[in-house]
Amino acid sequence: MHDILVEEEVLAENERFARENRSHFVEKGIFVLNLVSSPGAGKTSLVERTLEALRERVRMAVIEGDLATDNDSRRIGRLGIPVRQITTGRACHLDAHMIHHCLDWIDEVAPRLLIIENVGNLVCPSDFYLGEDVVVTIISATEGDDKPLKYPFIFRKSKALVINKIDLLPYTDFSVEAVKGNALVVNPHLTFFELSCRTGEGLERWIDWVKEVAGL
Ligand SMILES: Nc1nc2c(ncn2[C@@H]2O[C@H](COP(=O)(O)OP(=O)(O)OP(=O)(O)O)[C@@H](O)[C@H]2O)c(=O)[nH]1
Ligand SMILES: [Mg+2]
Repeated sequence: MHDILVEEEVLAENERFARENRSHFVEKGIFVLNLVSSPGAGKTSLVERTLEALRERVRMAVIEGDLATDNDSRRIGRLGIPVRQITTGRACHLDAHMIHHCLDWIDEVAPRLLIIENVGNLVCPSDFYLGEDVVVTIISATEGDDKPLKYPFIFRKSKALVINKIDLLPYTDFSVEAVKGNALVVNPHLTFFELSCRTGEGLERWIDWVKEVAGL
């Protein structure tokens, strides 16, 4: 009983900060994309490809969440895009308070599009609204096509599902049709993208969609 109350308080506190973040983003005209996946599905790779495609068109910034290391923010920094690393220690997700701490920095760099790469995890991020416009989940061709059924909550919160590493499909038993069918069981409104951050196949449709939803 005590545990449940503490959890409710944590989530209520998160919701309060998320609402403040949301108002801030709306006021400043910033579109915010919260990118979620299991470890290694290709979040940073997709961020890199997205930045490369849109950097001439729009000001962007990135927040990187990881338990440890600044590896990902160094990858983004190499592209010359403003980036902030949040190192969470033992926390398996970003929360709205952490993003709230970045608001002054976000104002300084004044992006039109802010991409938040969440900590690699399909479970915990689903409970923590950050004030974003959209959640996008990535699943890669090596993870098994049953994952939307086993980890339904994040798929339910997502506007789009990116199926990455399609260059590896010939070497796996992953079925794109099966993963789409399973994902639609938990969220019939999902938009799908099949792509490879390695070969670039399918990236154009993804970039067009980002431009469309973000009004860029
Ligand atoms: N073959 C193939 N490999 C890919 C593709 N996209 C990413 N990778 C590789 O997958 C590995 C993990 O990619 P990342 O982009 O670091 O994945 P991530 O989701 O950001 O990882 P974490 O932040 O640690 O959770 C790297 O070795 C990438 O080069 C792809 O489309 N095809
Ligand atoms: Mg990463």
